Amino acid sequence: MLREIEISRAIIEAYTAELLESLSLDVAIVGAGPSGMVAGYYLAKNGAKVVIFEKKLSTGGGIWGGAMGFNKIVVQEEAREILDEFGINYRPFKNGLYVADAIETATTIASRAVKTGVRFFNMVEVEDLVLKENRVAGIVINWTPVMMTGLHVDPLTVEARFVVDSTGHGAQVTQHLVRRGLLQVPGEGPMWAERGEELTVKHTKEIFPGLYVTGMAANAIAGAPRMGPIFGGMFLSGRKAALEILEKLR
Ligand code: 48F
Repeated sequence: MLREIEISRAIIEAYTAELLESLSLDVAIVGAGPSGMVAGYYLAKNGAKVVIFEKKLSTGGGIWGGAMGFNKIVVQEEAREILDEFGINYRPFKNGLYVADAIETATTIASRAVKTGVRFFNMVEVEDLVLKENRVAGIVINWTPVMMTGLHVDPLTVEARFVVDSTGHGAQVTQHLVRRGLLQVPGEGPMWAERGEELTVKHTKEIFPGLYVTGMAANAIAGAPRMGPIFGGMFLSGRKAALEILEKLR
């Protein structure tokens, strides 16, 4: 006999077991866009205990829509090896540019990340940081619908040796330090693809003790340009953050 409550029990037991295991992490990544997922993949591949918290239902951030809904993305030569690492197909365009399918990219990175050991919690919004003795020590989480409806419900907390702000253009996690006067974020600059791509990698770093920043959030923090639907910088930024954090975890 198929009992409905056994289905419920299976889900509740599996989910809560994973949530309990995730209360203390090496790395909590906020945002399942390209930079956050690539960072998670390289961290997990090298043995770190890493979880990605994503406020939306779906992982993939800005990958899905390509450019204006034309669901293709562009990657430059420097980042081609990351497409190869994930096994994503691409075709050469010209001048060292390659075109990949947005749907294949979003699904493949997420799938490879999960299979490599990254745990994802979707529909969970990071609403604040834990800050102790001038170091970021974890994140404060709540259900996205709670945040959307503004219900007065207290959050839960996860501790992490490093937190990564991979929340994209708004640098949402870092904003919690900005509103306390601990950091300043000028916001991203207008479009300049080449410069934006360079700077997103350059500004991928630990911007506050315990807090790394990747992808468009790195550009927002540095006042660096946006770059549109070219994704090499996002991938390289994620990998750079992962490799630096791995060094510090040793
Ligand atoms: O914006 P997003 O894709 O971040 P990214 O890795 O990549 C940027 C590119 O997609 C694109 C670009 C091209 O090169 O410029 O825009 O920098 O993904 C950010 C993810 O973070 C989630 C958000 O829903 C999205 O999936 N997010 C944002 N704020 C929070 C969050 C939050 N407070 N808690 C949890 N998730």
